Amino acid sequence: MKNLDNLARAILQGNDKGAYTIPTSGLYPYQWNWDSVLAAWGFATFDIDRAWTELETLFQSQWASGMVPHIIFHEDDPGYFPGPQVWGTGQTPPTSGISQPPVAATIAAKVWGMDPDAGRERIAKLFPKMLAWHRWYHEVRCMHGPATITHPWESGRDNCPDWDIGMAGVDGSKVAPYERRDTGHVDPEMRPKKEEYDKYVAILEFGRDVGWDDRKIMEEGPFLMADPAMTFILLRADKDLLAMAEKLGEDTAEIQGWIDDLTAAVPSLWNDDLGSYDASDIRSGAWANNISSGAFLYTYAGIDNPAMDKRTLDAWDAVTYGIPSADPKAERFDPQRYWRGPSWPFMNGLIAIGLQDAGRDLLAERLRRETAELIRKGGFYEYFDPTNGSPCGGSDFTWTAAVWLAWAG
Ligand code: 2M8
Repeated sequence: MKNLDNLARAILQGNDKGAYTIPTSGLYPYQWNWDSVLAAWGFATFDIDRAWTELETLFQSQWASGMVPHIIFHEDDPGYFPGPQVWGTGQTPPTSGISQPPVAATIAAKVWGMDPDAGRERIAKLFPKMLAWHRWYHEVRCMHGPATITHPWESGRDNCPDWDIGMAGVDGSKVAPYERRDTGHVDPEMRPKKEEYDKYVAILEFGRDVGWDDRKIMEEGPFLMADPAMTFILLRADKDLLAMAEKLGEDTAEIQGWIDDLTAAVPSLWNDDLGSYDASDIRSGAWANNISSGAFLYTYAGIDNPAMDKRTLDAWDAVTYGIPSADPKAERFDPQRYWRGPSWPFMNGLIAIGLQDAGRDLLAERLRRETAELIRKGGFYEYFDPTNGSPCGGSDFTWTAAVWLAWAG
């Protein structure tokens, strides 16, 4: 599909700000963590130097704690809320105060595979930074066993039903007045609701008021949930980091310890009544009771679970295009509202990496075909309705163009 390849490259180049890429202009005018990593995967198919630069820019904003923030505000832009002043992290350049799923080691390993000789020097410089980020995840966010999130935005799956029980306990009634910008760029029906935004801002304000102190956020913050997706993505990335350490002649003992600990925590994510991996509220112990794309990432982490295979196929077979972000048979399923049901091409891409590695070639190919069809019919949109393929959210979207080039196309 030559024309679509050209279009995908043009989208990456159009969203390229020189040394970092924005997800799409208007709706998301800054550098986002996992979007940027996926952009690197796309760039690697036609401009390997630019791919490395993308990853290097991201890690330049790493905090002293090792945390790599979810947004880096390189240039002020009034078109996005909440901007750098609201986050108030005091970093230069300004950043948000939370992280996002660590897909970097996994994608950096792929980029290195596409640039085995010259890439060695670049990966060797990134390695200690990725190691420090993973250490922060294990020491801070995994202190209860599985990986946790302190804000729905940290999961990257913002309004997924996974977070409903945690959000129920957040008081959004006292937040400072604010004006949303997202609903001016795309159909408000496709975005989180106002009461959700009030709570997102309340959780942010707590972090800012305690000076982004990790210990206080983990112990006293208004929201703390175990996240299957974060756990599976981190576990997968740990394994890729370990393989990288071996190739670079670095010590592997610490990383092996993380893998052992996180693997041991995976059974704690299994909700037996639901028959699925599930998110849970750390403070109350309550299950989210929701099957989502978070749970479907178990193969990506190299986990074998026949009961989960069945769950995944049930959800997938109930729609037409790719794997939905939330269970299509559940009452809360909303096929066009963001993370409450739509199919996300880059998520399909991550799940397919897991299927491929597990030798399930037919399923991986089915997922690739369905994702390619969405893009061919609808364009390079942010996400799609999995029941009828309607394109949703922002257009000319970086990670959709990137996964087209690196995998789907
Ligand atoms: C969405 O999240 C941002 C907040 O981080 C937003 O809605 O304003 C999510 O889909 C997230 O996963 C993604 O990284 C970001 C940019 O594409 O948009």
